[in-house]
Amino acid sequence: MVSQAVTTRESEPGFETRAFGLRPRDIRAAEEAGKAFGSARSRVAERSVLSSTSISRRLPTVAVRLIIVLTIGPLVSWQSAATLAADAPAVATNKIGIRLIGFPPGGYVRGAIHGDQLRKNHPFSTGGTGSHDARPAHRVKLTRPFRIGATEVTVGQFRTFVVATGYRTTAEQNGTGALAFCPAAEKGLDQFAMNKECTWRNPGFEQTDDHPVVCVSWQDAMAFCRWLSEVESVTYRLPTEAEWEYAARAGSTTSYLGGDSADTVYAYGNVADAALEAAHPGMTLRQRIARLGKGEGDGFVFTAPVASLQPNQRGLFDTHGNVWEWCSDKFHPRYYTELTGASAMSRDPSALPVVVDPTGPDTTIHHQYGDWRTVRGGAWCSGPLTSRTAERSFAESSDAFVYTGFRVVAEMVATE
Ligand SMILES: [Ca+2]
Repeated sequence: MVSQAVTTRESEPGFETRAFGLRPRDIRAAEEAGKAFGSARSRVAERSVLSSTSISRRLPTVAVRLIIVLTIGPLVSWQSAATLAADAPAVATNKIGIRLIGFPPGGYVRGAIHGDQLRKNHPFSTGGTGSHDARPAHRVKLTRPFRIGATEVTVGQFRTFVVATGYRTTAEQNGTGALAFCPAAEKGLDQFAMNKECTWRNPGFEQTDDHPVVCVSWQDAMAFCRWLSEVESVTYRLPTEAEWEYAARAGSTTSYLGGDSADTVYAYGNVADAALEAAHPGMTLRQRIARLGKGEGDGFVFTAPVASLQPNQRGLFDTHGNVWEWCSDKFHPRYYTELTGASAMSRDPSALPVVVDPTGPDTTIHHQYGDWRTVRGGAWCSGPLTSRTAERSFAESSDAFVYTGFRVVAEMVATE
């Protein structure tokens, strides 16, 4: 094994805007929040509508980052994993009913497949394939075992936390509420707007205790984890992006758990589908849905009760769709490029660089405008393309959206 230090220097490209998925609404949320509070986020929103070229001219070069990339020899069973910690059951249910799935140390190829193949697999798409921030693909090695929630944290589980602590969420305290779904508004981005009545208790559509909690910020999710750590005497936290994708893939190497075709997502994930389009015509306009025929899709308009659809190979549900899931990492659109020191993607998996236990960038120049955190997995209002396992997106840590929730990780002690 050879250890190689790679030093990269590059300019920040600025936030990308996209014609689909979470980002435009993130930007709208940031803009609305910024207007309300006069915060720096309004400046982010202003910048976000500029071209990346224009932004690049405005922003200075970031500091040199030193990243250690390990170059290792041929890998045997790279997608497989080592034995789980010997004294740890693979599946456990904690005191508040969260079912946890154990993952041993292991590795996988992280990131998006080539754009040309992605376009080919999404013939109904109307434009580019995005995912530039999910490239180049690279191999991730995780050296520590962990347990992760089989499902997203539910309304009932979050209520247990609130009842025990009296906690009030960001959206309940900020005076503006969460980003709500407003079907009566003009089509497109205007269908999502801040609403002070919109909180996890009242997201604007019916939810039972078995639905994933929404309208919770990254800060709320972290507060939940801190409380749960005390209750369980085990460290709970949000997954890193690397852990999230490792667990979500569960050995799969394709865009979706069922393959590379967008048609395969509906068996595993509640995404924007024919049910949403039928209930709210035009909602899927920007979502590049593969099929919208009557009865096609997953059948859920808004959030679905967790575990309603098929799990992945290791028993995780809703890794595609339902709600975007907060991860612990700060977001940087060119993180994979910085991390690997590679600007182009190799088609040879054995030639991909290896990174070990990545936890996200320490900071980027974007973070002077807010604490931007990564979200994964897509949501009930995301098209399949935006709900792929490799897809990355982001929001500010105080943002609460009607399509964002989280799942937890419980740390494990590795044993020999
Ligand atoms: Ca759906």
